[in-house]
Amino acid sequence: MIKKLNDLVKIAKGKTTRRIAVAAAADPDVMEAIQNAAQEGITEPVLVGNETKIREIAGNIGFDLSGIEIINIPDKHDASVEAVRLIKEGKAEILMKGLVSTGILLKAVLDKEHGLRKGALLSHVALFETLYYHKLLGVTDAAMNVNPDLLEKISIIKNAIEVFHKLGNPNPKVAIVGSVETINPKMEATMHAATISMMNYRKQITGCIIDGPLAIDGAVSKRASEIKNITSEVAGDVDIILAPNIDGANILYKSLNFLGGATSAAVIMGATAPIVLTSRGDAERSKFLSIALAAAIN
Ligand code: COD
Repeated sequence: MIKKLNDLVKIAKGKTTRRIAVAAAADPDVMEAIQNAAQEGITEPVLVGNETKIREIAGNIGFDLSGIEIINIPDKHDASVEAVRLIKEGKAEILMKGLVSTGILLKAVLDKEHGLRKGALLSHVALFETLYYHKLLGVTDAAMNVNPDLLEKISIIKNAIEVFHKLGNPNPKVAIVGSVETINPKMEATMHAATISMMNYRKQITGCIIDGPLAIDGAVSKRASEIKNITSEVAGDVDIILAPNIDGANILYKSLNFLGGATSAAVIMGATAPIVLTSRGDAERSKFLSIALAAAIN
């Protein structure tokens, strides 16, 4: 398993260069990340959006657009549909969100006829590198599924473990976190956690070791789990955190970045191509690393 997010760049560079279709590309941060990825030889961009603005931004950041395909579609919805179409027709292998709302792009992706569904649930997987944890930490789902039910949580776990498998960890440790370590029938997340853990124990879900319910302290700290008398292979050594819902995951995601000094890379899994869906607040480096992640696992 890779140890650092920079290792994603090495893996991505070793692959055939992948074309990335950027929906509504006229966003300075996104274009800077795309410029870096193109310079590193990780991806070849196709920029879909307002060409005048794309060229203006490129001028401002010193991005040489010669040889780069630009498709002039100023309307953000139509640009999203076109970027999705490029993937569907095999003209690009990675989709990236530019200056368009997440909902508009995801609706184009989920369109039954023209979208990128392959029968699986789509979900967001983020990887974090922080000084305060001994390895990369996955967090899911901070951006797509609002309030996943039991079966959706299982699909979300499967998407996250696929990322870890592709990055060299054949058996990642998954913690299903919430507020407590014990099962409380009034807290649905603890019931989900117990059921999914037992399904893993009984080998109904394979390719990972799952434990839950766990609180976040016990999941990431061996000492905290010992103080709480928790016996668990996952506690203190977790690879992937499954949060109870989008709010919990999103708060953890942004806390790690803004309070924990972490760097992150994230991707949407479950579609016919990986989707890079960074948020406006993400650092430029995280946007670049997300492109590297998408290229590395493709
Ligand atoms: N995977 C696969 N299919 C899905 C998924 C999914 N995760 N979500 C919905 N679908 C399918 C449904 O089965 C249905 O067939 C169709 O798509 C429409 O489903 P709706 O009506 O439930 O979904 P929408 O179109 O109203 O919304 C889907 C979104 C992904 C846009 C919605 O879930 C959403 O807004 N998610 C949160 C996005 C967000 O705001 N993130 C913020 C952090 S960046």
